[in-house]
Amino acid sequence: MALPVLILNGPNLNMLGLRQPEIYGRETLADIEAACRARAARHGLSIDFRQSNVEGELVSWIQEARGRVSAVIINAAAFTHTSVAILDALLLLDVPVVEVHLSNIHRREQFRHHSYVARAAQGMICGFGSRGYLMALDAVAAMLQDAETATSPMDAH
Ligand code: CA2
Repeated sequence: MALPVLILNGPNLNMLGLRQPEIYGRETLADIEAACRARAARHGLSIDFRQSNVEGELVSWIQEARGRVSAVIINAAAFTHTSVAILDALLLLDVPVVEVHLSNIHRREQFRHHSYVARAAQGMICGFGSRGYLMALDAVAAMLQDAETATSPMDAH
């Protein structure tokens, strides 16, 4: 089996489902984790799903992921808009990075329009609620499949 996909969640996402359902939906982060696990399994992938309110902890997890994960999906939450440290850590990875946001950050306040994470990501999915995490897993599975096809020996027939 491929190395796990690391799914990182930033500050306050542990509060999902408890407040502001009109913006972030009614699902809890545990619900999203369960849905991601099921979707990953359909692709023959496993996940390592984590949340932290601490910037340095997220940086350490990204550093530790080097050589141990097949891809990273990240919703850095508010750190998206502030953290050069998370960007620098992501830039050290040599696996696909997909950025996810529950809300459409471009329809919201100006300060949410800029993402540091985006500079390290293959792409960003935003505005589709928790479904965005599943879309990110589908994208990761497709990218890993493409990479495998490109490196496997040509069929002799
Ligand atoms: O839309 C997203 O996924 C965000 O990353 C969520 C962040 C926000 O700072 C970003 O601009 C966009 C905020 C996460 C806070 O989550 C809460 C969950 C429940 C209640 C209150 C906040």
